[in-house]
Amino acid sequence: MAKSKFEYVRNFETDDTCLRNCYIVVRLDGRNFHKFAEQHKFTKPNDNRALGLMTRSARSVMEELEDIVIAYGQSDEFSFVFKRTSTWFKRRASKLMTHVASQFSSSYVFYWKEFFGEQPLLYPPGFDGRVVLYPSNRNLKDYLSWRQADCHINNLYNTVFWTLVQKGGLTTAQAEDRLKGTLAADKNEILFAEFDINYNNESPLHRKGTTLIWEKRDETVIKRMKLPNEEEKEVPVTRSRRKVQAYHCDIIGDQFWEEHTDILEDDS
Ligand code: DGT
Ligand code: MG
Ligand code: MG
Ligand code: MG
Ligand code: MG
Repeated sequence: MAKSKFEYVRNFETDDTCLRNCYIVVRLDGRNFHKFAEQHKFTKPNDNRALGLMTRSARSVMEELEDIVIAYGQSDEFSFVFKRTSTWFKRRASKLMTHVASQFSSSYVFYWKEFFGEQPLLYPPGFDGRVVLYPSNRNLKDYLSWRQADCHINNLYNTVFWTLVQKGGLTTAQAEDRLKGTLAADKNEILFAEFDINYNNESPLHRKGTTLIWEKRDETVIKRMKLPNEEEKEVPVTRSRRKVQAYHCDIIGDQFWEEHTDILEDDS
């Protein structure tokens, strides 16, 4: 077919192919969730409905898009890691990022009711996205460690802050003052000495965030089968199926990676 005289505009598109051999990380973050959380009456410091909905939406991203090997989420953010050899959408950053963001956003709205019941969604939420490339397993693990450390630091702070307010009767301004300049050990001590709370016994979902990976599970189903010259009968059939599995564990240390050696490819 002859090309139209307008065809040249294609050449204005810029190349955004992600460098080969690198893990492609897409991180989403809720837009203005400070306000979104207020308006939808999220419980403080953590709302399990909101966290559940984030994880449900991330699961949908993993199931619908190709080549995501691990995802990590906390607060209003989720990171998705595409395997380093992925050729999905010719590794075009804009395609990968927008597919992740739109699949996540539409899932967030689609599954809202499963987590919030009759409480209405007041306006359409949005998520920003960015793409970052990591060339080595060390860099990728450090990236995920950075996000989990962020989860820990924020959750420890928020836990003490809201305990001081909700159980200690302080105003938010007083709680903020009280925590100024305190280190992690001081915060642990406030919780333990004044409120009999051992931070390490707090929910792993809140302390560690959520890690999603693919796992093979043997699944046995009963099938009705009809063989030639035989009666129809019920036979158990076992199949290996890939399922997205959620963990709320430490991913900074080596143990998680030693137990799940199939997530990352060798650096060599
Ligand atoms: P942004 O990302 O620059 O558009 O602005 P924000 O407001 O989304 O800021 P960000 O992403 O740094 O912080 C996340 C906000 O979401 C933070 O204000 C607390 C809120 N949030 C996230 N999860 C929860 C939750 O479980 N409960 C409550 N109450 N708030 C939450
Ligand atoms: Mg922000
Ligand atoms: Mg945000
Ligand atoms: Mg955030
Ligand atoms: Mg199209």
